[in-house]
Amino acid sequence: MARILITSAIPYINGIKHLGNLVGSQLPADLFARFNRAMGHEVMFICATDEHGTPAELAAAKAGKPVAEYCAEMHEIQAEIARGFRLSFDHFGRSSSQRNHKLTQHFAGKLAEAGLIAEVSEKQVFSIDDNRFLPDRYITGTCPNCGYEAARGDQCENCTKQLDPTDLINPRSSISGSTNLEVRETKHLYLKQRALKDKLEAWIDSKTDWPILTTSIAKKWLNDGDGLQDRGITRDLHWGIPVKKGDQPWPGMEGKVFYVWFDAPIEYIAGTAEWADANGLDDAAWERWWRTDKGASDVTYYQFMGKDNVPFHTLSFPATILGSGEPWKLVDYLKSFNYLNYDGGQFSTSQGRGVFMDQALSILPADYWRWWLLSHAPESSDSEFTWENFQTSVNKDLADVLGNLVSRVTKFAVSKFGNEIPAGGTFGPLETALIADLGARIADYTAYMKAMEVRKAASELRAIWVIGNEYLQSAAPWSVVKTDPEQAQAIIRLALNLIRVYAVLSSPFIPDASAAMLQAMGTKDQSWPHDISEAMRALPPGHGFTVPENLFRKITDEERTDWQTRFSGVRS
Ligand code: B3M
Ligand code: ZN
Repeated sequence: MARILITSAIPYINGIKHLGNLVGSQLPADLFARFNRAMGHEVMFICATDEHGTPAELAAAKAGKPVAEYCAEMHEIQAEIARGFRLSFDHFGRSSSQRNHKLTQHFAGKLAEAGLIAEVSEKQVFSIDDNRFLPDRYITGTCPNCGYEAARGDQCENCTKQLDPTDLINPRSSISGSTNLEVRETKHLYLKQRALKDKLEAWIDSKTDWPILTTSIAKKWLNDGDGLQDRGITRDLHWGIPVKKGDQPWPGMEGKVFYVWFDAPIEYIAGTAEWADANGLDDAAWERWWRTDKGASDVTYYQFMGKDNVPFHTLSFPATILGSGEPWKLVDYLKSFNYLNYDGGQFSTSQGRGVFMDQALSILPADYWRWWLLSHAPESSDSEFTWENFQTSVNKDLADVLGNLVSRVTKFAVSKFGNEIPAGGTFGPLETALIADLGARIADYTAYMKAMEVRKAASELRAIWVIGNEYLQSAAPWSVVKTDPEQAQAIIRLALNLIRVYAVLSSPFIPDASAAMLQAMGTKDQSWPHDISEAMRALPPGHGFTVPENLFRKITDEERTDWQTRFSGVRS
């Protein structure tokens, strides 16, 4: 039994995430967590909400709520939706937790002790009417290069020129529109990442089994242009983790907070501590996942995220960990994803374009979405959600292939032989061939799952469902029963066992349907079919079963066009 630590990138707090966000981190992480539990491994699966930073403050202001209250409410909403999608986190934490405050301050203190923090005075734009410093991208003005009037302080969207806010002509606050701005001197902490470059490079070079997408992004940031930059880890904001050196005050940094990207990944660790707290366990219980001096040296740690988050996880967060000089666990394998597009364009949170997690669940249950999203995961390239494709996959894979097999077999069995697994006949050549074929395919499927090859695993699973249907087609128990009822009993005995095996194999993808299938088969036996011949005899003659409710319904053409129109515009 191995020990597997899994974290998903933690979703930002300022709104409900869309399906592109879901498939890029939380959902494949859940697939992997469920698979590893099914393998009998000890799994710790952590996610959280990412709650600090300017966007959270602004979203709270827009909602007319204090930011702490806003975050608490949004956390509950995201947690509820995560349950709706059956995301099986061991804990869904909050980056604003006291655990994260303490750990973030702890890391900053250790980095300072190691001489890796510089205090830098810099000039920044302060908005007098907003009573706050403005991050570069919250300043708007006319581009000195092309004359575009809505250029942002960090970059002109029109001509792509990188800008400093002080370059802008007629600068104004994007928050209030106020032009009452001045440049003020302020002090910030910088993490000296350059000093860690060699260590980081050696560590990344040692990860020879990482996906190209992950290492190419890491290498690019490590070596491009001026190479790795020292990074500001504090901000002049009200909401966030107060800057402290461990539990000591940090002279000159009063009233400032850590930068959201400094504390967010530390929440992976803090979230595990929150898990221990929530379960009445001591510190040793979470430290054995994270401290290699306290039991974590036999843990394998996997991270899941979209490609835009890779630099923070291959450079910044490892810099924090390595720089601390303490024996914290570093990631062993980083699985990153490309983008999912939506119906000829992009999903966009700011523009409300696409299908959002709550909307998805309001029209169909989780399994339908889980299946489509995972079987079309944007692994080797970006992929696209279209309603036509969604309808086809659901109707074919789930309704015609899997759902239909379960309903045909159980209904026929009950009508001919009653509610118990029939005892007659023996397995013949067709059954032997099916079992051999299944054995080979299950081995491939298991290997893909282990390797986090999500799409390949999904297509292998689909193939496993298909060969069951093909077997039934050729074995044809509905005709055989007329001439050789004993043989028909053997076919049905095998087919009912196949349903249990399908339930077990499918459970990481479609956990609700899988639970319904197991329940109908009257069993709690979820053991993985490592030995397929044995697995096909797990439910013995005389074992009771029932006909489950229809597992999957088809999506009609009217629904498809209706949804297509409903979700074509901008979310209000
Ligand atoms: N919250 C990015 C996002 O929501 C960010 C991930 C943090 S992982 C530590 O897209
Ligand atoms: Zn410009």
